[in-house]
Amino acid sequence: MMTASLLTTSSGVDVDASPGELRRLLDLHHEVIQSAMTGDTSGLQKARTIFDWIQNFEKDVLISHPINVFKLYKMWAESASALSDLAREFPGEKVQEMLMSLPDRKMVKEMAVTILRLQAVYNISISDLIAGSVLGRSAVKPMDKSECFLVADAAYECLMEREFEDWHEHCIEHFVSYDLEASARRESSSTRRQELSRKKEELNSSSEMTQKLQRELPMDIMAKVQEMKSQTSANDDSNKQSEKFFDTYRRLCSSVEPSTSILPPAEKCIWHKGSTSSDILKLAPLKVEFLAYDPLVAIVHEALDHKTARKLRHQASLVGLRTPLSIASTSGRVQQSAARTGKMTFLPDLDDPRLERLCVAISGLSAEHAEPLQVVNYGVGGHYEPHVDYFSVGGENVSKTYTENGDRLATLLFYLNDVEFGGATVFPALGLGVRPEKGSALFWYNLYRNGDGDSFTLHSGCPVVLGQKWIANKWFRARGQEHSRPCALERDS
Ligand SMILES: O=C(O)CCC(=O)C(=O)O
Repeated sequence: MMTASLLTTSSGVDVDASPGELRRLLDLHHEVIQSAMTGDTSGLQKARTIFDWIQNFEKDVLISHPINVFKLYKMWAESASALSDLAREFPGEKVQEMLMSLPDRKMVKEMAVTILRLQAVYNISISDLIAGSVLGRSAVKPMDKSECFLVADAAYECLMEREFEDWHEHCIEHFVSYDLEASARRESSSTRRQELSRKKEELNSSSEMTQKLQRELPMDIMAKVQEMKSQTSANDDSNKQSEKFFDTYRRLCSSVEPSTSILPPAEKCIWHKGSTSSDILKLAPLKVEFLAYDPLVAIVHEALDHKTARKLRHQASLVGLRTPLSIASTSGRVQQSAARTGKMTFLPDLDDPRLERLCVAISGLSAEHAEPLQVVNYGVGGHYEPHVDYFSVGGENVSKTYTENGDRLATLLFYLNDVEFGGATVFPALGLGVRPEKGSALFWYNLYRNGDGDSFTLHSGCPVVLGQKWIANKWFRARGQEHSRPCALERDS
């Protein structure tokens, strides 16, 4: 059974690279400084130092670049104890809220891991990252020595042997000018590398620990793929296959084409006016580009007007975006999803009959038992690892209330903004990918005709490199689709 995202409430205040929360924290910092103009406590001094730094840059510039976010997190986390003096000197809600929202050291480490992930998926050189250059866009400042060694340490903690060694060596070359310090650091690096190898061997020999590691490792895409492949084809468990799969994933994520498909261009595009009396399509036929026929995957260009896209982003922010939870495939427990970094919310009260009609017109399916629209916002590094949307109704770990309308027959995914770089939706098993484009919609069937899940629909939201990404998902359930997509006894009949 695969993981399925659920709507639940998150407890406490949590901040990740979520653009909304980062922005809120920047605003709060500003407000606190404005309201506490006088005073000379160490907390206020520190807050002013950070504020002076922040003020030099546009907020959007800060939150849309991974190295900037890393710097910000580190600065806040390291100043946490000095900043906590503020609460004593200037007791008030804003100060409290700001202190509660400050990133901690764990989040700094997670951001370092994000940098490692971007490096791996998009093949960015360590020298570029240290220089603050990410795919041609510069950070407000290059990395400094401690930031560099923090990334090396994150690689060590994630047992990424080669990355640890490479980062460590680059950090020494860039930042260490004294021979004595360089040789001491190299010696320590070599000892730690040996420790790393030993740890990895120990973990490999314990299947329970390996599972734990796979859940926690940031680079567990390959493990995930391996797990999924072993469920779909019994003999296909070689590392080589997984590596090939990961190569495809990287190629698709990095593509600068609007879409990558194996279909010849001439066969791909149609104007869709609908087969029934759908007035909406007669007035404005859909620009459909097919990417695959088995399973059917298609993009509808310019499906959503920009005003509606903005409205959905706004509504979701008002309702409040939360960290998604998922059902663990191994234990069946509801847990914070490590596979998806991004904030989401459902919009059950969205009253937009035009949008509803558009969803029905695009899919040709009944929306009577569809899920409410789900809006997701990813910040820099935000991604969703390879997964499928169906959850196999009847699977023992899936709650009945969640599945009473049948499985997720089809997915309709709207892109609500343009992403500066990254964030493509890719289907590695089909060799296809789509770059987010504001207003376009991606549609695919998740199930075969007989209701079985189609594992070729394995798909992923690639990490966002620069900027942020907003999407809205509409999941059509199998119930009530007897006329629009009749089922059959065989998978493909
Ligand atoms: O972010 C994306 O492009 C994919 C999102 C997705 O797969 C999902 O929400 O289930």
